[in-house]
Amino acid sequence: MDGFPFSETICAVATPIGEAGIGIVKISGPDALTSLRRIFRARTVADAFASHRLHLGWIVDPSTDQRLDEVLVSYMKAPRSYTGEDVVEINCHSGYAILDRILRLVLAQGVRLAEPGEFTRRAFMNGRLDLSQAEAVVELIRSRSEQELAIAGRQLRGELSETVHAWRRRLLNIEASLEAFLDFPEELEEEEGSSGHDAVSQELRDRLLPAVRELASRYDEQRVLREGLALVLAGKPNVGKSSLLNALVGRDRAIVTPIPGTTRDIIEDTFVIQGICVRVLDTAGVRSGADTIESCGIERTLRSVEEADLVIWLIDTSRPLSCDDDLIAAHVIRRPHLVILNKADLPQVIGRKDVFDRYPGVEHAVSLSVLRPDDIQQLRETIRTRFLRDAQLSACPAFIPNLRQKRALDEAASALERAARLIANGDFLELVAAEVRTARTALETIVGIGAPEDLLDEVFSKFCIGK
Ligand SMILES: Nc1nc2c(ncn2[C@@H]2O[C@H](COP(=O)(O)OP(=O)(O)O)[C@@H](O)[C@H]2O)c(=O)[nH]1
Ligand SMILES: [Mg+2]
Repeated sequence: MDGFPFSETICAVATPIGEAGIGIVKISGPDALTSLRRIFRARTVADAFASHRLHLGWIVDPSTDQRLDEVLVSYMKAPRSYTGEDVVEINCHSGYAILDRILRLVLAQGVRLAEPGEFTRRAFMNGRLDLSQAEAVVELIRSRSEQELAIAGRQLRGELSETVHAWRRRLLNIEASLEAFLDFPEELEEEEGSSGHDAVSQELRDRLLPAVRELASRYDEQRVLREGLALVLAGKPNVGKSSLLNALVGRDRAIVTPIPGTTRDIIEDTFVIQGICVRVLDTAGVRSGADTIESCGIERTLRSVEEADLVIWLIDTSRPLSCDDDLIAAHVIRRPHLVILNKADLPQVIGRKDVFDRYPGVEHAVSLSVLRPDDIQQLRETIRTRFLRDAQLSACPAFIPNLRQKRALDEAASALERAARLIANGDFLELVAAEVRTARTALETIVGIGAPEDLLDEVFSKFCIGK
């Protein structure tokens, strides 16, 4: 990446490659307008490149004068653009060849291809967005549910940034007070006794620390809203796991056969319950005596059971329970789970009582047939009421940090805790000041103040090219 402010002009296709009504080629940097001038012939000459206007015309290959596509272009003069640099957007028709041709034409003007996330990274470097807002851009793009969208929107608007900046200002004030105590210890003793210390101590222990901790704790409590609920379907082969996956997501995602051991790997898909994304994992059925490939699948199944927010354990009620069920039970019962007594439409060999007697750890079991749509609807309702807490379903939940932000909050909270303890013990103020600074620096990484290059690389690596 070139130096800041950036001397290189970058470009990329900002829309998915493929046939569509419109595709966009985006250019950002000092030569954006010069490049456009060489390859664009406007329909009307007057004000052909006025900023923040749309202009109709043709993209032309200057070496042959060949007209390639009729387009709408916009030029957004720095600093009033997404990146804060001169930005040009060419709205052309979308097709593999046309987008490729226009992109190559732009590249031929001495512009280089953008790296993933480079437009947003420039916006960050130019102060158009802070780091948490840049993350919100990716989260907005990736949102699969209403709730995820709402959180990303709030983060993009700067809700988290404001909170963090307010805390940062208070910590800077505390650092200034501590400096003053260090510089003029006599005055402090004569005039105020230890009340100055008390005020700092109270601010740290009673106000900042609980607030930071509370925000961090929301990650654990409400993570489901941000990341979705991870639901794992477990059970012996042939109990109906793949059928249930297909029924929940509403399409034929997994192969369903009467042959046991068909699903050997983990198949994943998503569906939405009341605005919350549910990630369902269909797994290899657990049974002893499986071949090598199937055994690998079974191992993965048991691992995914450990990581699930909710395990649905399916039991085929048209067959007797077996030692394979015992093996599954041992893993499932320790996790939040729901037992499904499937194939209720067939002659029943076992019932609820058999299951509860054999596995006293089972908390909740429902009897149904995966083949009946009404039963699936009822099951969705059960998942909703039992496993998505009220707070998670409220229309306007509290803001929830992402994992990176949560780790920074935890780090800040630990430092604040140490600072409060040191000051209470009457330890050296230099040590207190150092902890307060550590807390402030941790908070600053959330918004990207003084963020090291590798942190930025990590955040922006999640972006796609053209964003
Ligand atoms: N009668 C009946 N058959 C079912 C039910 N659920 C699944 N099956 C059948 O059981 C067989 C195994 O289903 P599948 O979903 O592949 O099971 P998996 O091995 O657990 O993934 C298939 O032939 C399904 O059509 C059910 O509720 N009733
Ligand atoms: Mg299967």
